[in-house]
Amino acid sequence: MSKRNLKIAIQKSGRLSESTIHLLRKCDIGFDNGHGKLKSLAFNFPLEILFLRDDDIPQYVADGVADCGIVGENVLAEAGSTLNIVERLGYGRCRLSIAVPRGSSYREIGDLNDKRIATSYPFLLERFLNEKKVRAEIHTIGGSVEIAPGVGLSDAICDLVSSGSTLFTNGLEEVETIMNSEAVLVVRPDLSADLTETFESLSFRMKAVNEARRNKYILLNAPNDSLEEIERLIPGMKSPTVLPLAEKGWSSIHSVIASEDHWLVVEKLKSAGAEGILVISIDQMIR
Ligand code: PRT
Ligand code: ZN
Repeated sequence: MSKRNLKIAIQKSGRLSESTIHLLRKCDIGFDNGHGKLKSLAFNFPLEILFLRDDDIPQYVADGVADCGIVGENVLAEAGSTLNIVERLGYGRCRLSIAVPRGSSYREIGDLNDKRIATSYPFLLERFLNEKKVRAEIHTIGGSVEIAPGVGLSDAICDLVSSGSTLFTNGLEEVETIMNSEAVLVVRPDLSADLTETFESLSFRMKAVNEARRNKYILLNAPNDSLEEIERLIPGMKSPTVLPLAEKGWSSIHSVIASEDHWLVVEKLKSAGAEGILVISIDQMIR
């Protein structure tokens, strides 16, 4: 009997779609994601991709309609899902926060007592308020939560925030953060042995792509008397590769550095005497 394809649920269209498709492509998984498709079969990996609404993904995975999925942690938490998070993917970052009209007299969480809070996240909001021993009225609405205070529907809101510009343009300010979120890879707990094998190959690739995104490859030339300082600045995965240049007294150094602060490191390398510095993106990285 031939192996069954692993089914992965991803967001059909929305904030996570583009980055998720990009991630699968970086994993060298080829598929057609033409408009209006509900599913697509990868042509070089035993994977079927299901395009769904994000809110449906936790349930589809829990029910076994899909074997794994990529979804915002906020959606998972609001659904009270117990699915296993295998990998945090580093995109779709946002936070679930409470906001009040700018310039209101809010000072501390107790000020929300007896207030009306509009949200699409009633479960997480209620849990948070209970923890804080605050009693407020929760108004569950489907969307455009940020306009609720302006139209007199509520005194505060609880919604996702990323840049903060939606709050700003609606005259609101963030006062409490309930959770931080990013896209995550989840899997159902009872996969068969052959699907587990396929899932592990897939998550191995995703981890390698993720790790690569957090790092850069760096090459530079340096006079031998500054080698010690440079090796300290770019220790790399084990230790940097140091090769003699044809020009006497000089070496070429190769290493890996964190993307996060690589500009700072490059400046330090330059001050330490490095020349001809090349910083290169990595496709996949396995430690
Ligand atoms: O159609 P479907 O149900 O699949 O999509 P959706 O409309 O429910 O979700 P979508 O595509 O808006 O978001 C998908 C996921 O992206 C969310 O579940 C989060 O995990 C993540 N994400 C990251 C965000 C944001 N950032 C975000 N800023 N989801 C929504 N927002 C909204 C927020 O609700 C608010 O309206 O953007 C606005 C605030 O953004 P800023 O930048 O102005 O602060
Ligand atoms: Zn949704």
